[in-house]
Amino acid sequence: MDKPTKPQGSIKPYHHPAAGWGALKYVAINLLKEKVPGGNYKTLFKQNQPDGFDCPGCAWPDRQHASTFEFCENGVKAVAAEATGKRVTPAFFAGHTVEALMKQSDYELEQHGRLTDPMVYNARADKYEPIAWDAAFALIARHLNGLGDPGRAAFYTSGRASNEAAFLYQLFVRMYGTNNFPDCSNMCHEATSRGLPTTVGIGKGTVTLDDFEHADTILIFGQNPATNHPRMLGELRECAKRGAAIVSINPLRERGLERFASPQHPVEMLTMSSTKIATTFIQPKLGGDFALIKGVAKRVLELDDQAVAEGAERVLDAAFIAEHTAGFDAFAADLRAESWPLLEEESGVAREDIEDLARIYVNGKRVISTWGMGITQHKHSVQTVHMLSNLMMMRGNIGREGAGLCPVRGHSNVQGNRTVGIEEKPTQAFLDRLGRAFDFEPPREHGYDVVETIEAMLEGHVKVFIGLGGNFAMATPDTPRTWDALRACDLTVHITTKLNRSHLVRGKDALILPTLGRTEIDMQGGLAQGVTVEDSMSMVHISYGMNAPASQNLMSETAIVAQIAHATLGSGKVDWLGYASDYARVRDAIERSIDGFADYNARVAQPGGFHLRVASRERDWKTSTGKANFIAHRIGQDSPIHRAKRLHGERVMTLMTTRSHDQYNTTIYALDDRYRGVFGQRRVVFINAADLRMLGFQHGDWVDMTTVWDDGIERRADSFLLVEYDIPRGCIGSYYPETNPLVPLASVGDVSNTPTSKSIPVLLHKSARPGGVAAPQA
Ligand SMILES: Nc1nc2c(c(=O)[nH]1)N[C@H]1C(S)=C(S)[C@@H](COP(=O)(O)OP(=O)(O)OC[C@H]3O[C@@H](n4cnc5c(=O)[nH]c(N)nc54)[C@H](O)[C@@H]3O)O[C@H]1N2
Ligand SMILES: Nc1nc2c(c(=O)[nH]1)N[C@H]1C(S)=C(S)[C@@H](COP(=O)(O)OP(=O)(O)OC[C@H]3O[C@@H](n4cnc5c(=O)[nH]c(N)nc54)[C@H](O)[C@@H]3O)O[C@H]1N2
Ligand SMILES: [Mo]
Repeated sequence: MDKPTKPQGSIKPYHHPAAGWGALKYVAINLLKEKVPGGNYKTLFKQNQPDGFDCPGCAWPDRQHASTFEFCENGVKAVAAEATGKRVTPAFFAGHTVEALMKQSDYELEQHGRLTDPMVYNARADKYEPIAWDAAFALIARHLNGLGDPGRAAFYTSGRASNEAAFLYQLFVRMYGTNNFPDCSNMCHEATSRGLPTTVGIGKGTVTLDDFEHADTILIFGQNPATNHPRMLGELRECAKRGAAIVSINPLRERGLERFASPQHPVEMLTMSSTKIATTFIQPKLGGDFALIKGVAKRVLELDDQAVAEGAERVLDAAFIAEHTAGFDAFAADLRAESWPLLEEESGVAREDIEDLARIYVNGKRVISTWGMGITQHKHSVQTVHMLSNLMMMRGNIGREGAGLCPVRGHSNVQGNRTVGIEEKPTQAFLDRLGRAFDFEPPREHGYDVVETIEAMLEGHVKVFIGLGGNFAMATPDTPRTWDALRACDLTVHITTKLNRSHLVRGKDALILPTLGRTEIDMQGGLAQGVTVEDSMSMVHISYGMNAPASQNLMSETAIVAQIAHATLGSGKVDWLGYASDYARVRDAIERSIDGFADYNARVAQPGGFHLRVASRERDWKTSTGKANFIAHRIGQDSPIHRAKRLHGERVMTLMTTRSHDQYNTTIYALDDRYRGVFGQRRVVFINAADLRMLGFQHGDWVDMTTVWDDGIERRADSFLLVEYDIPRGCIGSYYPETNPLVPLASVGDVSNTPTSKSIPVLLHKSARPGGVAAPQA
């Protein structure tokens, strides 16, 4: 794990607008640090351009107006990290045992650069050694074919893989015989993907970028776009300039939502001016959104009752409710029965502020609600997604111009991966069609998600783990147990661009298979291949790499998957290598197997690609009732936080684990979190001043954290610096992945089975291993 932080950091509030000159300065710093070769600079200007590549950063869509210069600091970091001049060669591995590499921090591992050659673990030397590609594929085939039961292998996907690679991967795995598809989505927007189908029929957002041009009100729930989706700020800036109401619902007043200076607008940059983004900040306690949204819905109903009594215009969209929805009466009865004190208590928001938010909501004629991990990583996340749908349906804010649901996804193609079949719980209809298209009988039983995969590895059932990207050892909860699980495997395989801890926490046999990134030219059969991706707003487009590959000995993800399939299953039924030689053929296969892809190759060749139909956007409800469903839920008081407070009282803090400005998930680019004023360190805990006093600590003290859980296992993370912060009482925040040892494997969301990374009950203790610094300057 990471070494304790060296005492070089500082904490100081950030007073500048988000992005602006600060961001450009950091862009330059990153290019220098990564030693990006001169020729590769040009790629930065091709990011998200019609003839360039899709930014591997986030899943926010691109404006396809060729004149816009779409480019953001964190997109540059993602590209620079891939285009780095640094290399991890066989000579590097010859000089380092795995034991020695384990002592390096995640940041150091990342800094070594791009992997150049396939490597296999040699236990005698405790080192990775080069292996020929064919020998690597043969080793995988031998393990997979020796398992007997295909359910004893698990196939992870991180959301960067292209549609082509992901489609072949799921086809191969299903032909092999299992639906064991743990994926990053299980830890991310799963609550969205499971929640929305019940209410509106499909687990995707209903808006496109054009809707932002028409919206007059935008509610942003649990999201930090200045860091994680910086291009979204460009959209919000336009909305703000038009006078739209923008509300951030977040325990933190994220600096990036206060003011923004757009690098795309020279006047704003040169005059050092900026645009105010959010007009209102509501700060619920962690996990309080369910009660907050329910409170807003209750108030909307009260306002409608008043309007009816006064003979004024209705507040509810009664026509929409009558024509398009089911379940309204039961939902309304439940709202009327709900108690205000309980709503206030559970949301952490005063009744006046809930009423204020309701007023903003009903004043809006065209409302978009966006959300991120602040909504999806809790015990009651699926219920919260339902409640948000309910609220939007009350005023017909779904399926019309300028209004709708907008979950903002993480990885750049995580939504596309699901669309093309990375799904451990596939529908029977999907399997029927895939089976018909490829003349085989797919496995019908649901497979393992992330948490179930770890449990099955711990039980000794799953013995082979293959990862198409990602960093499973660090992204998952309960780190020591996850590591035991991976180490109990007979084989671990990682298809990957850069060294990370998952390569070191290995099975008995272990392979590292280095792959091309999206920014690199992918030549197959003498032709440069494009790959396709789907963004958060269901736009599918093609992406062409521009840079020379980081090494001559890399293979594309699509080719690696095809080769594994060929070695394991043979090519009697499917011409795997033929697919890998021409990705247009994979797209034809997708067209045959999945709805919405008619004319795939032709449509994706158009500038900007095409929009994949989302039925709910057209008010076509693919639900069991054929209508959009209102779902009533009581306020759950059964969460681990409630239980822990009953045991230990108010000393229990609810911990959220979140991203700093200088990381991409488990990849740590640098040690600053500029907008939150943290510099040179990551082991910090944000805490309210009153809680500091209540617990007898001071700003600058070092603490260790332990989880309150009931299975007798001690879960701890040591040596964190307390930082006084504007955060609600009882709530604290720290960074992921350092805090994953605190998340119990069994602490998951209802239905979603997502680790509750934003609500972990913890106790703070004076640190036995302080970082050794005097309190940093405030
Ligand atoms: N640069 C960069 N870009 C990224 C990523 C990255 O790591 N770095 N990661 C990508 C991925 S995979 C994803 S999923 C997205 C993640 O993007 P976000 O969804 O923004 O994820 P987090 O950084 O975890 O931040 C969650 C936000 O929710 C707030 N929050 C926490 N708990 C609650 C709560 O209970 N209620 C409310 N209302 N708010 C809460 C936090 O204060 C924080 O502002 O970004 C993607 N883009
Ligand atoms: N406590 C806590 N845990 C969390 C979260 C949290 O907020 N709190 N967030 C969760 C979320 S939202 C997510 S999405 C997951 C992320 O989980 P993952 O997707 O597993 O993790 P990443 O850190 O995004 O993976 C980074 C690695 O992917 C590899 N990589 C990068 N680019 C490519 C590529 O183009 N191809 C291939 N094959 N490999 C590539 C590199 O080796 C890099 O080290 O973590 C989850 N875990
Ligand atoms: Mo994510």
